[in-house]
Amino acid sequence: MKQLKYIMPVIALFLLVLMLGCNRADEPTAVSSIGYGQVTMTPIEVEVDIQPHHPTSRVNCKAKNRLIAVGIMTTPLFDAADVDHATVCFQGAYEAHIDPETGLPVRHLFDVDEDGDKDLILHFLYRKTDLHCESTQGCLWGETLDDVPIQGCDDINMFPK
Ligand SMILES: [Ca+2]
Ligand SMILES: [Ca+2]
Repeated sequence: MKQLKYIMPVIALFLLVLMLGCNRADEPTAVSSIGYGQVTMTPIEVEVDIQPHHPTSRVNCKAKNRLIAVGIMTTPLFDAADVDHATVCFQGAYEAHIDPETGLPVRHLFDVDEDGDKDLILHFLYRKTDLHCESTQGCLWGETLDDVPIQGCDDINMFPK
């Protein structure tokens, strides 16, 4: 029974991946170093803030070409600068800003909530996500630069209903 405690979050994440259709086949996996079928790491729960500039996380669900800003917040327990932004998948989408010279996703690290520490801000094209007008929550997952899996969700306030 003890094992179940560790396996359940991984199964939940796996189902989430299936549900959201994020293709992570090309991403480094968290379950690799020890062997197939072995659970090595449980994702770190990170604090996520959808539309961090808006107190109510409002998203216009009719504006398909809009970007949704999503913050991974630095807390006393977690430094958002540890996150590999290129791995972060939000509801099926990846960072929308690509550096034209390198072809790599742009990294935005600044203090979005003005509490003195730098947060990681990502931008996702609404139409690349699977969100819709009835969505009430947005979730992301990814990895730290040390390949530790992270995940987190925030309420989302779609308008018009
Ligand atoms: Ca903070
Ligand atoms: Ca901050």
